[in-house]
Amino acid sequence: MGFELTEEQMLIQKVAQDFAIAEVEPIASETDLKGIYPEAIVKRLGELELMSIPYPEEYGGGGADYLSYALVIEALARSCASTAVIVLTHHIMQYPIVKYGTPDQKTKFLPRLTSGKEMGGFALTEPSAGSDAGNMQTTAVLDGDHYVLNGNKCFITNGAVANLMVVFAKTEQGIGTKGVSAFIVDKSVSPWEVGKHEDKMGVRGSYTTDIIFKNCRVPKENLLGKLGKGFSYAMDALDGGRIAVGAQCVGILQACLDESVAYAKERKQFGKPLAANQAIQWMIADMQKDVIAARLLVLNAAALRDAGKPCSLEAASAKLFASEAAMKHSVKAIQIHGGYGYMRGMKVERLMRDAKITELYEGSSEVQRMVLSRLALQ
Ligand code: COS
Repeated sequence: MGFELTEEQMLIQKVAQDFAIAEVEPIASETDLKGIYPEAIVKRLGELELMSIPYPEEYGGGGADYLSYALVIEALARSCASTAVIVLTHHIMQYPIVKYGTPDQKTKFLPRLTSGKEMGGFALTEPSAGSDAGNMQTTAVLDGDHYVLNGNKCFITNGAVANLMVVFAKTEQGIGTKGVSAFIVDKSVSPWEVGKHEDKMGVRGSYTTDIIFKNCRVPKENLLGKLGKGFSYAMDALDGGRIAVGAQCVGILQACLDESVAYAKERKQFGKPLAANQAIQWMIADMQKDVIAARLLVLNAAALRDAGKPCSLEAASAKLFASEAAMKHSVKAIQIHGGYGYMRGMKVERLMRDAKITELYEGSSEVQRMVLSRLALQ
């Protein structure tokens, strides 16, 4: 399957690429080294209408497609994987509201998110419910006109900056994933506590925190979709999230290739550029092949999503392949840079640390293999 981009897709891609080169790249190293959330960049992304790319224009969204969204995430991640994960988390969080929300919920919450003026988070993971997401302990109990939420979520991207959160909690015990429901929680009405701030190996510009709900009273009209369908909504959202993380990996892979090619041409040893050595040429050849393969897998999954077709298999394939390729080739990119590549502040060193998380979040490589093998064997 080939991908001939439409004029609109090329235009959106160019806006993102130009912005990434001009404004994201110059501060990406400092964002990582100091672990600073790139607030000004996020604000600019809102102004450029890149904080809600595939969602309806009537609620302030970009009205574009998933494929354009994947191209934007790739462009951002090529410069800064932290910025990419901040943006993609904001998108995953909006998805269940767009798909399962009532008209009132959409009108009330989406414009706040689509403008990028307020940030969103997706609260699924808990200390004892990571890969086994259905084992969550957070509860939501109906009390009059409110659900009362109690529990701890962990590893929540945007946790320290989000005002709106889609939260998954058990509304009925003893029936497994069928007892999970989803809620839109507005911090200004139903405050939560921000707990431990993680000091991470990579994607250090995105803030990752615990989120604690202590008798958090959420108006019952903020129940998202049907009672007991929350787990299914989370899985549906994660299919899209896996495409976006795959796109983030393509950006990391492309950056590994960019850095490796530039350095191999410039650096001379034994009287000739590194690029004149077949050992280096083959590493670059393998990188180039996997950039193309990963990008096609991501765009294929995105195109299926746009066509409204099931894409769990393709999303898991794209995420699994792209994340493992990003990890493998970021190590090779350091190898090409020799000792210099190992030094703090070098882009390839950051790319390796950023690549590692892509094999873990949005479902680890093992979870992707569970999804793929279950679908293949059913
Ligand atoms: N879309 C919609 N619904 C889905 C779905 C999808 N892609 N995948 C599963 N479901 C539904 C199933 O149909 C089932 O619904 P019913 O009970 O109505 O039949 C329900 O979800 C439970 O599915 P399943 O039995 O497969 O759930 P498991 O507990 O076995 O979990 C895995 C499956 C491991 C794949 C899931 O827990 C998972 O993805 N874990 C990783 C979580 C993750 O990625 N976390 C990242 C952090 S959040 S940013």
